[in-house]
Amino acid sequence: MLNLDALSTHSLSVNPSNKIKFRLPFFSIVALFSMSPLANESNTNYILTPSGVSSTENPVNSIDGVISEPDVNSFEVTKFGVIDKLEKSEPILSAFESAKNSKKDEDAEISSYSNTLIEDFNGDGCNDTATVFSNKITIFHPCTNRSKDYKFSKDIAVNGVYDTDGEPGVEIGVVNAPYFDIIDDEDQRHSSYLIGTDWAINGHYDADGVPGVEIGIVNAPHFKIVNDTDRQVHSYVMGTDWAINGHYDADGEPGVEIGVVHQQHLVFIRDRERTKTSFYMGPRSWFINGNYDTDGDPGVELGIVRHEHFNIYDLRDYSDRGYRIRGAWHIDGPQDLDSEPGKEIVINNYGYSQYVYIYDKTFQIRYKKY
Ligand SMILES: [Ca+2]
Ligand SMILES: [Ca+2]
Ligand SMILES: [Ca+2]
Ligand SMILES: [Ca+2]
Repeated sequence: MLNLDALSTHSLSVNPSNKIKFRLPFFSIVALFSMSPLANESNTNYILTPSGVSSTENPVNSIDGVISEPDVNSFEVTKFGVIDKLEKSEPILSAFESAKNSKKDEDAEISSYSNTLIEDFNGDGCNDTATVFSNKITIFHPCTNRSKDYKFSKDIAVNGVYDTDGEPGVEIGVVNAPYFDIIDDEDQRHSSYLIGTDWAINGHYDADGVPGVEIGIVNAPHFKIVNDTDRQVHSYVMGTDWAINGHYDADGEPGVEIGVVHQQHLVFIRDRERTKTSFYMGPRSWFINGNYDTDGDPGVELGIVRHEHFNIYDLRDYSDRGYRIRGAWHIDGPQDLDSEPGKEIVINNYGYSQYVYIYDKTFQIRYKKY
């Protein structure tokens, strides 16, 4: 067990004037972990950056939290902790109903490819059999002894079977490039959502908090979300050089957010509100350690390693909390040390022969020598 009495405690400093700015040369991630301990610079071990105040090393920080950096590479200059309204909403309502399946496909040749799915597609409580051909899906309903064909003008591939509309029965997600199609057998609905060229499915998850999963699609320079509940494709402009970190509930509101690493920004796509929120990370190397609840409030925080700091990014509160750690260190991981909601971050600060414990719930950092 951890002996708290043996730990030294540095409490929080909320004075923005205590912000520490770094003028050190660029450190690579490798260097970050092999650095020898630096001379003592400050007793402030904790930097609180309240909502809207930037703690980055960017020399051009304005006073009210808006980063007035030059527009580099034309990607969006985002405001720290401020919601960017979805600037290019591209709701594409292209739900071609089953009438689109014209008769001319009636005699289309069916290739030898076929695949069988057994699920309750029409929501009547009986399992049905869907036979997937290269350009047709036939669903047979044994309880009514009826079949229904859903036809396509060219070859398709089934992405998966999941509930997209929150109503009884599972839908079939179909890649029908340049469309993503959804077959809703309960309503005998065949909806086609125009995505475009060169895209890849990221996954299916509930992003808007409304029953039914959405389909996340990478279609650079956009991230798109097929929302079969409102029959729209939500399109978020991401620009160049970005990667999806994952999907998790970060704001404590229903639905997952999509965490995206975008150049010098950490971006959360919040499809529930059709917005994205960006945190400016600065020009130095940084990487995401993981997502976990550190403060006991709803939603996960993102633990991020930065130069001489372990930062916790909290979308729910629009804040980040930076804990200074000098010398060489290794993150052991999140652990619950105090049996209170929220996990503590345990760091082996071997450069100083000590463990560092971050109690983010109370904004404290504690040390234990070994
Ligand atoms: Ca359904
Ligand atoms: Ca949903
Ligand atoms: Ca959420
Ligand atoms: Ca939390």
